[in-house]
Amino acid sequence: MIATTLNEFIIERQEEFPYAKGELSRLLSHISLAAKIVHREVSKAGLVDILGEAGATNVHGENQKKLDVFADEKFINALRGSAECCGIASEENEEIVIFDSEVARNGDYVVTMDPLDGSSNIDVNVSIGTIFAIYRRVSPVGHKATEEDFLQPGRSQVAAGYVIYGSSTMLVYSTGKGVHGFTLDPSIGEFCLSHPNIKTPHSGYIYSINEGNYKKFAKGVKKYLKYCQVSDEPTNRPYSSRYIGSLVADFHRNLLQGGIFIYPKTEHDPCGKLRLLYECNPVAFLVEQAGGKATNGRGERILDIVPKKLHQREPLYVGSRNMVDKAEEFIKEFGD
Ligand code: AHM
Ligand code: MG
Repeated sequence: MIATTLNEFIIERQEEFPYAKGELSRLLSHISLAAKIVHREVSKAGLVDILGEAGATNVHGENQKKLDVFADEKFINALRGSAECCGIASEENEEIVIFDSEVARNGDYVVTMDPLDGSSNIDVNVSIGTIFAIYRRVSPVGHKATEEDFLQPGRSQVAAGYVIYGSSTMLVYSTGKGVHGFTLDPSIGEFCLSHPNIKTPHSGYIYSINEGNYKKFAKGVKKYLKYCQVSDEPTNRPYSSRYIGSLVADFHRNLLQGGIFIYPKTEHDPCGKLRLLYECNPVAFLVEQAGGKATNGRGERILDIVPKKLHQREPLYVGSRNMVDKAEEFIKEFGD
């Protein structure tokens, strides 16, 4: 059987995209090209002198790894080359990156991205990922992109996805018509359709949270965790605890197998850790497309939150619908 490649699939499904055909295809294919380049570097990271700190710190005061910088540059260059994108908001850059050529000023789209998420896992050969979201600009075409283009609620995403650099490299994306997964076949250098129309189970048996922060969690979260750990045959409890510390990898596993991922607010971080624009929103878009749910634990749908800042953080409860509902019940009763 001949596999369907990502580019073939995108072209076949082009009609489903409500705007001009071809534009989104070009954007996605440039993203997939950058993903292949990052895959190549990630897979040889242990072989070359590419590990370690790049010396700089990013806007959150965290040390940047060399591969973070590399991935950021590759995705920016690929999107600049697509001629459809007029600007990028990236975890690695404090300000928006504006493409100022005449072609780019006429681009209809902006992209938010975390070029290499889970960076604390790079040096230890554990799965990491790229997360991206695509929006139509709201500022007038023909001019430079503005911050307003990026501060749109997640429900305005026209596409979102992630790349997981794991035991194999996969690209998973949605344009609002289901979620589709492609596995990179390194022998031909193509992403091939391996997971069409992904649906996430309504209930799962995995909970994912950094329990090292337990003491700093609110009572509602603590009570929910205890609920996950108590035996109850009809509801498959106790659930299994699985936490990689790379959002893409934890999310991907739970998406396929069913589960809940929580990054709640804590005593010290009242908005949690994850960033709304390029971490929470894309996974929320994907999970809803797969039949799951994403909220901030306080009953607010992630996709309805109107961002105020580029690097805004938001608590995240994402995964199987029934599990997110249950966690919210505990938050409601005992507080977040
Ligand atoms: P990063 O963007 O600096 O890599 O941080 C985001 C990552 C997520 O991938 C992951 O879910 C989370 O941080 C893990 O944080 P913690 O180590 O606090 O559990
Ligand atoms: Mg990140």
